[in-house]
Amino acid sequence: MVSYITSTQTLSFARKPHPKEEVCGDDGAAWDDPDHTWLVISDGLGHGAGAAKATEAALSWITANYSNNLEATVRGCDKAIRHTRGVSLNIARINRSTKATDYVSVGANLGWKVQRSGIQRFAGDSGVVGSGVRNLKTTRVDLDGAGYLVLASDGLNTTSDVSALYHSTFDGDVSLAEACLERWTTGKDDSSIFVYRFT
Ligand SMILES: [Mn+2]
Repeated sequence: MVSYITSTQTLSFARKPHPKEEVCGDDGAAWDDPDHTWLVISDGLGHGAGAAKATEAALSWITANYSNNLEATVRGCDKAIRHTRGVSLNIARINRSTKATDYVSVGANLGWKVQRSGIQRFAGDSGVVGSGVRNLKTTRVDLDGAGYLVLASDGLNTTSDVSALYHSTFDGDVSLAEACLERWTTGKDDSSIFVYRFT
């Protein structure tokens, strides 16, 4: 992970390369600004070294140049990484006091809010960051009550039953993110996941 300097103890991240590759083309970044916790997952197109290079370029640019305008952040990254094959990207910016969360996603990455009362899967826009992002919308999510915010690449099944976060036991020796990745990976692609618990 590019950076892991958040104040929260309730965040875990895991990733795993495509079964035929040594390097993982997915990676995540997490950090705090004074008001927000930021989570970003980048999935470089395809897998292997070229995918890893695209992801590294995307996350380096975003962690150095992000702004409170999420759409401008994605569009800036899109312009900055044209020399790469491009990435699928999703970003969640969580306001730590109000719990209001803004979410954007371009490409096939996945996002869910998981609570006892139900699950919300976030919509994303199609496209590739790095080859000209067109439609881009921000979804506002309120992390009211308690639950989990989950961001993942499409190396996880789109039909993952994330309610298992409530009705299953997970091996205490691995992080929640690692346990979820093992359970929901398609096994046919790089995979990566953030699990953020909110209360
Ligand atoms: Mn993928």
